[in-house]
Amino acid sequence: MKITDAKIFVGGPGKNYVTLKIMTDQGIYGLGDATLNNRETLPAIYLQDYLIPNLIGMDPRNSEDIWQFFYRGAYFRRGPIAMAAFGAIDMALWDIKGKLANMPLYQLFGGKSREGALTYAHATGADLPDLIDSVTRYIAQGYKAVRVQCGIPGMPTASYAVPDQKGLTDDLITDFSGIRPKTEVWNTDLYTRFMPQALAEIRDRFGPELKILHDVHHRLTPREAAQFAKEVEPIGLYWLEDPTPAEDQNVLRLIRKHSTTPIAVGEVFNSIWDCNRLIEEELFDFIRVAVTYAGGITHVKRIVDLAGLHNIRTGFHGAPSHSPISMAAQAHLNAWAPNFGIQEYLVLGTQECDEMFPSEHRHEDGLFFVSDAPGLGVDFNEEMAKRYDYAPGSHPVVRLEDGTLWNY
Ligand code: GCO
Ligand code: MG
Repeated sequence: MKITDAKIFVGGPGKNYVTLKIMTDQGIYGLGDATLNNRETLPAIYLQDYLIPNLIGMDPRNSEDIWQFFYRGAYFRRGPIAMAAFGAIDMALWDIKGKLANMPLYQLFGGKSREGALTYAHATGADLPDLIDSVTRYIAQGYKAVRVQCGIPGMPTASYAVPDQKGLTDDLITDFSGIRPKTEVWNTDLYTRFMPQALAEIRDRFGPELKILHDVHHRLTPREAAQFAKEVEPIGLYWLEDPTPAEDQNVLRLIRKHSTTPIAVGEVFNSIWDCNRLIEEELFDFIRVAVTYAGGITHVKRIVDLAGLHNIRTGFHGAPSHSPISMAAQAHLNAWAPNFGIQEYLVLGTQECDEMFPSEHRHEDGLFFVSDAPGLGVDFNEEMAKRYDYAPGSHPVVRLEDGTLWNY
């Protein structure tokens, strides 16, 4: 069996999805997602100029050897761009494997460990009453877990994932008006004074059953993060995410020393080498990697297995920039993983998105039910994809009130 061709499409309804389609001499094709939010053209070029010319002629069944060929063969290895490109190829090869076996991917991993996989939604509010409305709406839709983010009184601008007006809930992260970022202004004192109270209020209102998550989005220093994690301990968060930037990994030791609040990290990690030491030392509780920029199913499965040895559960990244293809790949891992925790899930399901990526995957009552179709169980409407153009976008940048650049 041979790979005969591969094509890349960049674009989609309101998003710049990077979709890879690998064709074979047996008529079977596989799909992969290489979307790297706000840097979408880069994995596309890596695929087009370097990987696809090598891929043609290879046997698609040898997904492990092909992964090793691109990874070890790159010399300048790792990094989100390369790993997103390898990841898309890997997803597509697993898709082909599943179609050849006539089995859904979760069967090839070892079958289902559960029916519905727990998901969490993004509740957000310009202020606390607005956030309470947002949580109420998600609970009414059946969600059992919500991530809560809230506007901070006195903060000069809205901060990460928070609207500047009440009632807005769309993707609040990417600004598609161009590549020059907007600026958010940040004040840590205001945040650390207000947020523990807001989280306590959400707990009081919605009771002990609701799983409450919160994303600090890399904004605190190590000491501040340790204090914050300790202070919110009585609230019983499901997790506290990315309390500090990921580069200084020693920080997690300090946080652990001071608090038992569960910690989630890893959405910016792109290989097992970014987290093996943290996992072995059991310094966090949920691993947030994504099949998209952590090298696809082959590599993420390796991380999940290592994490499982150390009581760390999965909580894969599922921001709106993931296409239904990588969400499907994660759904199969979620159905199988013995150490599954939760999946971040934002309904992508605009009618156009469903038309572009038809599937039988189902989200109901806050749970994700994986499709039984062979392979990834998601298809791709190529003709429709051609209608969308790439629209450059940007994440905001963050500055402190004196102008110092801070972590987004
Ligand atoms: C999350 C993430 C995202 C990132 C985004 C960057 O927890 O979902 O923090 O919101 O900011 O994926 O592109
Ligand atoms: Mg996050």
